[in-house]
Amino acid sequence: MLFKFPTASQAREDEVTPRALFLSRRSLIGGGAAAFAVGGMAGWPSLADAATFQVPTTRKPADVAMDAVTPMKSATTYNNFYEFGTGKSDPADGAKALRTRPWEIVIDGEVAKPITIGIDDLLKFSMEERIYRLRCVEGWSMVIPWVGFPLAELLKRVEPTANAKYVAFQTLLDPERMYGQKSWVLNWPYVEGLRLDEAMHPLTLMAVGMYGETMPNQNGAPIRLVVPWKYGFKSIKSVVKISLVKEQPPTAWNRSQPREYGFFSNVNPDVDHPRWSQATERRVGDFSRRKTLPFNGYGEDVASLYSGMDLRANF
Ligand SMILES: Nc1nc2c(c(=O)[nH]1)N[C@H]1C(S)=C(S)[C@@H](COP(=O)(O)O)O[C@H]1N2
Ligand SMILES: [Mo]
Repeated sequence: MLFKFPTASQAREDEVTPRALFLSRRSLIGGGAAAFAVGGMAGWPSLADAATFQVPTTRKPADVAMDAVTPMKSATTYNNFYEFGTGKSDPADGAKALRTRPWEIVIDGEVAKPITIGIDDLLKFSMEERIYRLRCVEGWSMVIPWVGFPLAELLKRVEPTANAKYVAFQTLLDPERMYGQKSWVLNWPYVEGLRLDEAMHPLTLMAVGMYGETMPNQNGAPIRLVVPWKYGFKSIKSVVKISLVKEQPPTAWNRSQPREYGFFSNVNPDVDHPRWSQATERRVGDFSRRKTLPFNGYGEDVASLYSGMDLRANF
């Protein structure tokens, strides 16, 4: 199934939205997190009606990186997806083998209502377009218009218990198609984790598309995580399992190189990776480097999650 829908990023906001609605939505912005946390705006059709609707434009300045959007061609040909090889151009070709139907996500662990939910039911969630910066720990970055829904919307449905402190994510294990899993680059399957409050944060997205189209396989079809204030490797692709857990879960890169990759992995220009300075980055398509922003520019929204924490020790 291929969705193609007009996207807010391709037009000015006041072109794609009736003026009155645009203005009332602007005033909603002032409502801040409370208004934002409500999720899909009543009246917006779901992705199921994709052929006929506008993706609702975003509601908070943080959801729209004010930098130029990276060309789709770059974002779909320069990838990290080690299940399909370690070269940047490997996934664009190799991930054609990935089968995204049928596809289910198991949500289990410390929840009152564990579920197994199919991708086509996830596509009925109310979708938003979010234009986020993506910063890889290797020192490059992009600006990508994602289509998806807040992870919080999904987690609320399973009713996390009081024991749930962290969320663990898992990528599909399928060495026949994900041939990179036949070599010991990482201890497969790729796993990631967030603290529950990070997972519930309104900026944290489950993305099913980008650039107004269904998620390309190389970008983590049919559904991947996007956590814009953390290094890109936290944004785990092709997710099949989400577990609410008591203890901090293992993460793929921390397990492989604990000295280089911590659990939190918040973008931080003051804490260098042993092999790469994090002070600056190169936006894909640019010649010169730019300064890296604390929390990738989302500090106003997320710094409070870490108040009192030593960000150097908790890298
Ligand atoms: N399962 C899985 N998820 C993954 C990776 C991976 O190798 N396997 N690479 C990560 C890294 S290092 C980055 S920078 C982003 C890249 O996402 P993109 O290719 O959509 O830009 O995906 C992340 N998610
Ligand atoms: Mo990365």
